[in-house]
Amino acid sequence: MNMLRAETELYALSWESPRKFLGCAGLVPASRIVIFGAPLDATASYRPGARFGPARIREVSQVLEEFSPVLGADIASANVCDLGDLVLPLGDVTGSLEIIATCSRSIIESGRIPLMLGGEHLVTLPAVRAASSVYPGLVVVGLDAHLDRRDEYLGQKLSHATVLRRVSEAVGEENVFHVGARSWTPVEIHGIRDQNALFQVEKAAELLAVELGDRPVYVSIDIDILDPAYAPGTGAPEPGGITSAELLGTVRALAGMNVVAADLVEVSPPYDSADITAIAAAKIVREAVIALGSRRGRGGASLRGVRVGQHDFESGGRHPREA
Ligand SMILES: [Mn+2]
Repeated sequence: MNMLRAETELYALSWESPRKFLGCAGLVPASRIVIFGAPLDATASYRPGARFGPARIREVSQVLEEFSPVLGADIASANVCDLGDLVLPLGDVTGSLEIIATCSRSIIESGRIPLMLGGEHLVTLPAVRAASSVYPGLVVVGLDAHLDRRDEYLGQKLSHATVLRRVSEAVGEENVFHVGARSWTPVEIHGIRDQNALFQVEKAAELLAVELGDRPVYVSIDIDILDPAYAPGTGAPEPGGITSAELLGTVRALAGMNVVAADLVEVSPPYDSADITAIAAAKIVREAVIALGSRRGRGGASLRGVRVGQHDFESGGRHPREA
């Protein structure tokens, strides 16, 4: 892999790096998972504020323990670092997307897993394109209250409301799976295959594991998949969603697949209440990082002595979800 060039490219980008995400004291060369913020906040049609999402998620992550009782492992075992937020040119959507693409590609080309914190959902598009250029046959799993499949919104092709349509064009309609959607227009739902629309979240991870096997997967989590009771601080809250516990379970299960990149988007702190949404997001990130970091695979972390889900890797056994 082009490790040296990729890291040079990464360090050449402009960063704002205040507090690190919980337990992410590592540096890029030693890390398998790389967290970064993409605070794009350009096309929100209802409530903006997602530019403050990554910083708030980091800030409130300090309330969590570094240890996950469910996964039986600590975030320190996950070989993870946090680069801080990309500095994006305000008002320049395409310029911002190019910077996000460069960052994502640098991380992926070096065999690492980027975990991007949005920002609005449009940030997913350049990150998917970057992953797709390295991993042919990439599958995108979008956890979102909305389908985000408009062809254009208010005359714009690049929008949080069109992002999964653009993603479909990039990786192929059949390779995009929508989990937990409960809001769409007739135009958005038209033509979508039954097997690509997994409205029942509790069955989604199991179905996807069977359907996708070892194919490379990009997981995009729009925090609005949660019911507004659990995530009021988001751009387009949609009643009737799942609980935090249900989302955490789904994320842990998805992490058992061949996830090569992921994001969590649309946390909008100005509309949050008592940091409910940001803390939920931080816990999702913690669980995703620990689950991904505990998994064996390319460029993988050493699992010696790490116990995951009560399974002892000293014995050389496989993760229960890999069995
Ligand atoms: Mn959404």
